[in-house]
Amino acid sequence: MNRSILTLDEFTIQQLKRFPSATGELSGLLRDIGLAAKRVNVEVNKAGLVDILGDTGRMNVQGEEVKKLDVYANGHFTDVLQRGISCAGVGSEEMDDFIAFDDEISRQSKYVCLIDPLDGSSNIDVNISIGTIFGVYRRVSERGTAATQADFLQQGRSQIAAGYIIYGSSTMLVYATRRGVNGFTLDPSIGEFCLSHPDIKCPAQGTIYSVNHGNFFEFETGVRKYIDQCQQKDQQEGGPYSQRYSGSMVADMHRNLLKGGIFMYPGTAGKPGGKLRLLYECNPFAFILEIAGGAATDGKQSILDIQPTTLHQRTPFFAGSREMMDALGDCMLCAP
Ligand code: AHM
Ligand code: MG
Repeated sequence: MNRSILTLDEFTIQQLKRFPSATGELSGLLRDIGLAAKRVNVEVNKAGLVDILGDTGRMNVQGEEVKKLDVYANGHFTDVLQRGISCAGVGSEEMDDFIAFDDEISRQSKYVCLIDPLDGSSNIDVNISIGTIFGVYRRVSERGTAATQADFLQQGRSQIAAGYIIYGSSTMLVYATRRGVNGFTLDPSIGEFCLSHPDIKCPAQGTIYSVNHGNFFEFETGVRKYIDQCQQKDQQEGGPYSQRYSGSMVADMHRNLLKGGIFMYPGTAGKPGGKLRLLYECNPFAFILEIAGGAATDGKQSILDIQPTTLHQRTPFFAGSREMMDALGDCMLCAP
């Protein structure tokens, strides 16, 4: 191994050393997430081989109950966070309600975590990249007590860290704190996430737009106007822009973060709130994008300024390169 490459653990410890007042709890939590991700990665890689895609409750050939991969991932991330010393509770896209861990160490913990354990899981059986998305908040309830709903219903701007894992052609963990966004690629030969993409910045302008075009005629006028603009850009402006949409948010956001681009999941006439969940999907990506120099809105305000009222609320979501987001904003302002 090239010893100049930092592992995730080494990187978080190095960050910690720069801030002597830091307790190391966030570093511990990120290491826990990295550990869970490695185990989930093993199962994701085996998905085509083993009978893990069946419905929950089915028996496999060993007579064991088969768990869907998203149920497995949910259980796994939750267990690892509970066993750690940094997390007082978890809210998950897979669970109706949040869990407040009730052991003494967890009650003393500083943070809570909101997680989408396996986003885009409908893509597993066709071998398209999928991902885990997470956001970390400092709890507002008193340490020593159980975490409460108020800990989980904080504005995205209060996130202390947010990140995602992409199970793709290689597996990567990308996370942001207020100090920056860094990406780590899993080196399978040593089983460690290694710093491969330090200090990620989202290019101010890109040439990719990602949206489910099938819903075009259900989008509001401003969004349709912007999509028309993307298609009508001339060559000098880098146009026409390329449409890239995999139906797996982590894959689409990851590409656009690195290359520049815009991702849109607008509301439709039938579903004005769109599809994506504010707490588990939109807030973490909005935080990452803003720290990387991009932007994320619901079409009217920054995603990070929305005060959540329920755990599973949905929101229209637009995120990407700063100049593309400005152009979208102009279209939405001018449209009737
Ligand atoms: P999920 O949380 O049920 O996996 O759904 C979220 C996924 C996103 O990854 C993706 O961007 C979106 O759903 C795609 O939805 P659609 O098929 O409506 O375009
Ligand atoms: Mg999801």
